Parts: sequence; structure tokens; C-alpha cells
Amino acid sequence: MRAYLLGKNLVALALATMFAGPEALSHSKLRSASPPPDSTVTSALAEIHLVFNAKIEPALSSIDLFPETEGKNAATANQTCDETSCRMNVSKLEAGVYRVHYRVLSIDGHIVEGEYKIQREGRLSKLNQWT
Ligand SMILES: [Cu+2]
Repeated sequence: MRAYLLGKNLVALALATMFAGPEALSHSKLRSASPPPDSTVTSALAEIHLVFNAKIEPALSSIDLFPETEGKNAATANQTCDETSCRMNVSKLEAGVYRVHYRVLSIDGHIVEGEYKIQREGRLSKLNQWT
């Protein structure tokens, strides 16, 4: 009897998943970010920390930090994700604009990807303001 009920529940869940549409289950979104989008940071910036509103798969989630116009990672070392957040160590960021890019596997099976910019203050950024 119990096994029968369990099986029935699983069938109900499978059907709900099939017909509920992609947004019905929890879909991880960026809840908070440090440093925040479009912020100016100093060379003392030591860490990027992204927190998501729903569970992610740590092994299949990552952060990248790209210089604005390059696809080359500025800092890949010492990156860790847990079930709701990712952290990346940063050291001695040169002046310029950077893209913080994240790609995480949401618990509902969707890849959630996004990007925002930060600027490291310095001589280069002042030159950019004049152009
Ligand atoms: Cu989703």
C-alpha cells in the first residue's frame, strides 16, 4: 500500500513537472552580488561573492572574471561554489573595466547565466572618462 502511494506521488510529480512549464519549479537567480553590478572597486578587492535565491549544483557552477574586451579570464584561482553561492578569490586587479560572468546549474535543471560589469579605479578608468 505504501509503495503504491509513493509510486502514485512520483507519477503525479512527473506529470506536474512535464506540464508545469519551465518557470514553475525554482529557477535560480542572482540574489546578491559583492561587489555589486556597476560598482567601482579598489585594488584591495579580494573576493567576488555571488548568492543565488535557489539551490545550484556546485560542481557545475562557476564564476569568470573577464577584462571588458577580452575573453581571457582575469582570475580563475581558488574558486568555490556551495549549494547557494559561488566565491572567487581576486588579487591585485589592474585598473580597467571587468565583466563578472556566472554560469550555474539551477536545481530545476536549467543553466542560468548572467553577467555584469565592475570597474577597478585607476589611471586607465580616468582616461576612459575623458573620451
Ligand atoms: Cu529554471
